[in-house]
Amino acid sequence: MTKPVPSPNLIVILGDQLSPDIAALQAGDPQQDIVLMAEVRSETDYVPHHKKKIAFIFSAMRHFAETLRQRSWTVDYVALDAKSNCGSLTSEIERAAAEHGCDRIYCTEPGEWRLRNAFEQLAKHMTFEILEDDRFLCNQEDFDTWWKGRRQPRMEHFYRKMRRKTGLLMDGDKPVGGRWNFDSDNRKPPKPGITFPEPQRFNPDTITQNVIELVDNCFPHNFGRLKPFWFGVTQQDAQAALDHFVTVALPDFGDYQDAMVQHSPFLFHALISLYLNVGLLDPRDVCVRAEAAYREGSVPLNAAEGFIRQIIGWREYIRGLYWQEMPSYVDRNIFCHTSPLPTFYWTGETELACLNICIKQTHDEAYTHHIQRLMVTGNFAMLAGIEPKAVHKWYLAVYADAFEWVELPNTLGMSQHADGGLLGSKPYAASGNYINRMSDYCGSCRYNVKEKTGPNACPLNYLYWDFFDRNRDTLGGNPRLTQVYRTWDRMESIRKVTVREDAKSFLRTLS
Ligand code: FAD
Ligand code: DLZ
Repeated sequence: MTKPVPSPNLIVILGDQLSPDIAALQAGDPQQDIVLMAEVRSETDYVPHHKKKIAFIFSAMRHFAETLRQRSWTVDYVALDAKSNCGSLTSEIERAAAEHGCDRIYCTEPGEWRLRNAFEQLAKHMTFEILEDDRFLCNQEDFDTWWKGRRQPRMEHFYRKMRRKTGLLMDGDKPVGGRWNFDSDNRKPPKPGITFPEPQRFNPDTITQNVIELVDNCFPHNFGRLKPFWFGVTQQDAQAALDHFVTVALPDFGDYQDAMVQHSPFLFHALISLYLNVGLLDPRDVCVRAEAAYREGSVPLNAAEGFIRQIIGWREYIRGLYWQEMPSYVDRNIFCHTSPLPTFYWTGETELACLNICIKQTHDEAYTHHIQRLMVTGNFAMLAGIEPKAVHKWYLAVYADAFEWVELPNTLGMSQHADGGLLGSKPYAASGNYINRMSDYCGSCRYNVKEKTGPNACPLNYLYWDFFDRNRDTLGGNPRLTQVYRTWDRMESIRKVTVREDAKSFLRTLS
């Protein structure tokens, strides 16, 4: 008697799950199972993604499918322009399961609540196993226990726990160098004449060129410049980008982390978030590499520590918070901000040089660094009273590294303070003075950063005070803002009136 052939399993791999050791692949058998990867309109269109982001994800997906085939997997790869494309991941899963006769489906948990929920609905009528995503250093259970055990769960405490857990930059149970955090040695303004290394750029191969053509044809009206396209799209590329960063930029990473320089979009930043977030780099490997550079003496401690903190601290903390607080988190709006996102977030057409420069850079590169996101586009949106959900959708669309688990808490929590202080103890609000100190933007602005009110004053100057004034009920009791309110209270009444009037008339121009 011949043994019955077991039906194959269907292994679903999403566009941000391009890791050869990911849980769903571990659960399968390359000799027998089918991998499903699909380019679908439901994912490209739920926010209008930047052209470069779509090209990056599609090209990386196509390269990953090739890697899997070389490792003996059978891949059912559905291109966006395939006639039979069903248009959504759930319908592709149903189609592929029926077509290949798969009784059981495996997927690694998606990085967005929206999709996880859709898969959980599917699991009600199919045998669908959603496996934990173990590409993070802190699993959700561990995070939830830590979170619930604290009155004020702050990143700095979580980070120390992660240093102990991973052993990174530790001497026994003590932090290397005797301190956990070297931030006070970081964050210098840009020195005049300072030069920055170029990032590692990659030439598009045939697969990428085909994707670029596809994106050009299928997404002609999406935001963003598609060419030149120079992102890496394979694990090897991502590794080369990391090596390049560690060699040429990491030594100065900490010092100029917060600086902003016109015509130098990347400074000493790593440009690896897009690779980490789709799985082409592993966060632990990245940190081990940075620590090794420190121990070899090629990178100072403040740089290595600052960099590792971003990854095992911020990145993991942000993810834990997302899953802890979703699905209601996306609706938080403590200041009841309701204004629509100004059109210039899509066109860059504004006279504020800082916004113009950062939005143009976003358009061209699908990248701005942290401080540009936080203190320029984010700060302005908060001071101007833009609806946090509209701000969130913009960030999710325009950056190549944006996936909701990491983008949403950064935008809604860190940059808009819309969660009322869950993520940060006070709003990251800044007047023009901060931008002027940390950048060379103000020199080319039509507004005068030194003027506080009036037609030529930098709008951030009066918007800053207007924001604190109109949100006094919410923020007035925050001990970290005592000095801010003391300064406001000492201001002459006539000046306060002018601040309010200038803010009102400026905000009217936005609509
Ligand atoms: P570097 O500055 O060189 O830092 C190294 C790495 O640390 C990054 O690659 C990233 O993996 C990690 N990291 C640093 N800061 C954070 C942070 N706050 N949260 C999570 N990881 C961090 N990051 C994303 O990956 N995706 C997003 O969609 C995203 N949206 C953001 C939106 C706003 C409003 C703000 C203020 C920040 C956002 N960030 C986001 C965090 C941060 O700005 C980016 O991770 C960083 O700019 C990526 O560039 P880089 O690789 O050159 O990072
Ligand atoms: C962001 C994105 C885009 C633009 N396109 C696809 C796609 O066509 N197919 C796919 O599997 N994934 C895509 N992604 C990534 C998903 O949106 C991402 O996996 C979920 O948002 C969960 O993080």
